[in-house]
Amino acid sequence: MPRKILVSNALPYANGDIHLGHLVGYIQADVWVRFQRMRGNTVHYVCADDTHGTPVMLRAEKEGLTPEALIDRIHGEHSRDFADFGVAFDNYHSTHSAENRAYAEDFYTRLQAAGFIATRAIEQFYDPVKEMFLPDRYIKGECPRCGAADQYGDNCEVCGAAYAPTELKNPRSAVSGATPVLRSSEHYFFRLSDERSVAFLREWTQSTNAIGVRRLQPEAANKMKEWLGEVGENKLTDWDISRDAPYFGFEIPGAPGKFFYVWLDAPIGYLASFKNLAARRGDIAVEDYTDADAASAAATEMVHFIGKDILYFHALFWPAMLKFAGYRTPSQLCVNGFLTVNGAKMSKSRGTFITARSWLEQKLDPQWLRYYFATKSNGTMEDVDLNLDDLIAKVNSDLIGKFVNIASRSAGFITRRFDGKLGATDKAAAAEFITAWQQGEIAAAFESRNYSHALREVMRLADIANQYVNDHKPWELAKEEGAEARLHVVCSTALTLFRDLARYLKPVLPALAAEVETFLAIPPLTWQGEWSPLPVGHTINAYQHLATRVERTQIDALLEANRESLAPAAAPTPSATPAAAANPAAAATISIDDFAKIDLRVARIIEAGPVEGADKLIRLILDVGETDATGQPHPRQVFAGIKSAYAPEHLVGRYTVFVANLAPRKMKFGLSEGMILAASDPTGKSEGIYLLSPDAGVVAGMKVK
Ligand code: B3M
Ligand code: ZN
Repeated sequence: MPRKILVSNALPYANGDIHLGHLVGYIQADVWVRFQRMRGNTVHYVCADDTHGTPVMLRAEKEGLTPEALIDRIHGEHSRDFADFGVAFDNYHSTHSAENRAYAEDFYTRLQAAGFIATRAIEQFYDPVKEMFLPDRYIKGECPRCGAADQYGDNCEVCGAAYAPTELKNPRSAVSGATPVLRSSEHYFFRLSDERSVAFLREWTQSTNAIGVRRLQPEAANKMKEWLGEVGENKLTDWDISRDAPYFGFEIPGAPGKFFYVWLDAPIGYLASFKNLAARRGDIAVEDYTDADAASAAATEMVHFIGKDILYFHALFWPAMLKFAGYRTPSQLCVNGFLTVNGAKMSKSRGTFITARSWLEQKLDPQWLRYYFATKSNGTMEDVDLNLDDLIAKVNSDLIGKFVNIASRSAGFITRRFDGKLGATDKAAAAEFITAWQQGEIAAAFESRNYSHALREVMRLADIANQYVNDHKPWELAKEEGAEARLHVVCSTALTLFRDLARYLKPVLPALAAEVETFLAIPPLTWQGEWSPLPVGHTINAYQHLATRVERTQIDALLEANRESLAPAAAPTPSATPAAAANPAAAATISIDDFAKIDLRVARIIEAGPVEGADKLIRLILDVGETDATGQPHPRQVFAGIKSAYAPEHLVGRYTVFVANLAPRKMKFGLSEGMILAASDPTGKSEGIYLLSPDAGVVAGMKVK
């Protein structure tokens, strides 16, 4: 029976651009939707902008817009970005919509009736200037554990400590700068800790859906065991689902001045977008997909594609909300990992925080990225690394060198020598392709979103096709007396194999597949039924250029376009001014507050090496105690003018003092992300340069005051 599937992607916040990090999960979902449709299944693919909450409200204020005007502009930008990357939603809606308000109120009313809504007073930081309660990320202060300045209200980026905002030292509002005051207010909670909810989630998170597929990937299901704790242990806490005015969102029925927290109505946005689609289409029975009764739930599927950072919301809050409000629960959560670029977190200073729009503005084919991300996607929550050199190599070798090459070496003979009419396909030569089609290994890999395995198998087949062309050399047959018939079979066989490969690539490269369908003059390729060759006597169109190589220069231009405009920091040098040179004490007097602006840290040198073309410099990689969002160490690169005094190999492992908040500087041999401190005599009377080294026992990242 054909399947009926409602598919969604996470709803991007309406206060920022779509960047390549977003696109990993969106491309994975779009590939799966296209594959399901080729298999003859009905899919409704929906998404929306996530529009409520403090960030959107404050950004609108900053831009002098109403929130509605801001989200309207962002909705257009996001819709265009996804469409231009071939992410073809049937509907891209908004959580700030009548459908979403109606659903949110319905959920709330039903949860309230089922006894899952509680209220209690809580104390929160309130900004007396802005007259608003402050979310954790809008409170800054000194870390209660390590004293690091300018840390967020929920966790410290220097030592990693997690804490409540009330534990911050010298807290201040990041919105107005004022000192926040503690104020009590009544909040509404979803009772996630209710034993009905815990019992349901303990079973649901480990269950399989109506078609026998696990709802959660193994690593996600294991995470749930951790979060739910052992039976009898109740680790879930009730979820605060209300925020006080002023707040951009939906007011809670019967609670004037109280609004649904953005995450309450965000996942409901999936249903709102679907309902809006159904109203436009007129041929979709929404209740078949959303009602809890087993029959329709078994006959339809609801599949969410999300990033691993929002697993908690989607594997605990959302299923419990659905279950106890009487809706069907998700059939599957397809969770993707984070994107790294060249092995590191996306970074504005390295130019790797790449927006979707800039990729398109640089005239880079979005299908290159679709293909590359697919080759790196294996259906797990593992991070995906975008290595730009690897992308160039993979696209040029797989798509141009292997796939397109088959058609470009055979199509011309069919057009010129046989008036575009195909001959017979040599089935012996197609044997591996026929077996692959019948075994369905590639289809199974697409079904389980293990696109990297699928595409490896597709490229294995492409190698076989190219070997066939290499063995039979149509360009020589074309010159050989009496070889017409063989030439006709060889080229026709090659094009049948090429057609198979285009079919397999179609979910990933829809635009390229459409061009192939036009070139071969065949109906849209589907993924069903028996294998058959391109028919004898079928007339193809003239071969058109199908794909272009990626050039390194294009990638470099992309990085340059995304590199944050690096402040041209005038790094202070020992003899910065004659006065300073003559008398170091002559440097201008500064206040303690000025000095406090310099963030000095202990750094450990983990790498040291020469700098091509700069014989005074040594390139150092420093551990300064920083980690990225995934907890991986985040080292810094600096170029130190100490080569006259130190051999690089003698520096590795040493500790020194590092200026951590110097604006990054783009130098011709790389990005300088700070400075280490060394002593020297600006008057030149004493020779040498002396690295500042703290006493033994220090730890990288410690503060120097
Ligand atoms: N907007 C966070 C994000 O953009 C949040 C997702 C909502 S999905 C219902 O990843
Ligand atoms: Zn800290």
